Amino acid sequence: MSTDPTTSAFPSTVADDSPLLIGTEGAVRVLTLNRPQALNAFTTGLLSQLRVALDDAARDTAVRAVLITGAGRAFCAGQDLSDPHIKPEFDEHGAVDPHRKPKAKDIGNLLDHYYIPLALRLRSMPVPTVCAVNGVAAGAGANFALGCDLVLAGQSASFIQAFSKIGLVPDCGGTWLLTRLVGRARAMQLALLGDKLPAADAQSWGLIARCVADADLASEAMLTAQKLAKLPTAALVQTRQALDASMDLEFEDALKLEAKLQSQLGYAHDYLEGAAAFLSKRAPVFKDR
Ligand code: LHQ
Repeated sequence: MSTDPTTSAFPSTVADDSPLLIGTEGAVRVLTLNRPQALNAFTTGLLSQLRVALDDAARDTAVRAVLITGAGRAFCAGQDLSDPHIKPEFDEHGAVDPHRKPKAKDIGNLLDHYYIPLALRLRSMPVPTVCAVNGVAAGAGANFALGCDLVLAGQSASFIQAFSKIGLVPDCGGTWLLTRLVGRARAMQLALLGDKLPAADAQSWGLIARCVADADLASEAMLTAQKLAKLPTAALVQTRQALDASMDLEFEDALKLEAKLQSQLGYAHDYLEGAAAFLSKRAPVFKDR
């Protein structure tokens, strides 16, 4: 992955100074967070562009996988804390005056209007999503990454649940994702202490799929996305939904959900193509989305 803060490892069709770079390689749509001077921290502008770009990828039937990464040395430092929507008032020494009535800044509004729609959009994408975590992923940046289907990270990357350090709770799906990915004990450790978890530990904890050498991250992530793009998209997306749903289901209900999905997929082109290709010893060509 590029270490030059002004460039991305992937091509883009939008201006280099846009906070979100958008490119396409074959059937893979590549989105690169591009505010490297602020470690790609989320502003409302970037959050909006990201959501629109995911909507576009979801609508474009030529897109069969989405790859998300960051430009420069970080993946994303979470919410930009200098954003006027949430920036607290403080004096020239950085001190907050406890006697001064603070202007009402309901940061929950930011979640309602930007983060919740974004997290839902990501988790309901009609194509698989891959995140290439190229450096530190903190706060909502970490949880946005963890919301992707497959998360690869470079060995120098790390994950920080930075929320407790500024008096907040994990958001952007963090409470839901962390407990499911690593269990309550480790979720509590990450969320309460807010310590940096190196990518190699994130892999051994089961927080992410793979930790790879920094120099291999871009190519490995692209290979993974291209591989997913050739697989039966509809079945992959139903698999995501079934795995997510299973956490809240009794065993018998999970079996029934599997049967319902299998029943639907069994009539679809991709199953017929996959089975026919296997039996006639040829490569399948999947097309359902
Ligand atoms: C930043 C940021 C940043 C602005 C680095 N903002 N500038 C949702 C809704 C509503 C409200 C609040 O929150 C949320 C969700 C959240 O995401 S809350 C969590 C917000 N994120 C954080 O608290 C992380 C803050 N950043 C850090 O702790 C460090 O920057 C990390 C550990 C990520 C990286 O440390 P370093 O590698 O030492 O880099 P640095 O701290 O020197 O940062 C480099 C520059 O990036 C620096 O600017 P400067 O002009 O001094 O070079 C930072 O101010 C800027 N930056 N994070 N979140």
